[in-house]
Amino acid sequence: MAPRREEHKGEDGSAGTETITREHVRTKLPPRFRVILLNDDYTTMDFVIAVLETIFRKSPAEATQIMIHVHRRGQGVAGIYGKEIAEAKASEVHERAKGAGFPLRCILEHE
Ligand code: TYC
Repeated sequence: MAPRREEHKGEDGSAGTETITREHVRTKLPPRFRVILLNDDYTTMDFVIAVLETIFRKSPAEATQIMIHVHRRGQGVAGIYGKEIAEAKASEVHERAKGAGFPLRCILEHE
């Protein structure tokens, strides 16, 4: 909607300030990021399922479906979060994979 303009003169009639009021304030939501799990030939299926259950809080059935999707198609969405949480989840995946000796990787995609 069209901005409204109000002029506030200074007490002595000088220029003073101007207030611009917007009818439609803001509808922008904070940016969201997809955490995309990538396939590889070495990480075990059980490890990927465990990652999806524990880090991404998926049910055993959902975790299995996502893992199979990534295994067949090359990549898949593990979850969608705000920037900081998405980055923390990706770091957790990489730390946990490194600790277990697997090359499992994930990337973030801006929605
Ligand atoms: N391709 C792996 C295997 O055959 C399984 C796997 C699935 C690895 C998903 C990574 O993100 C992944 N053991």
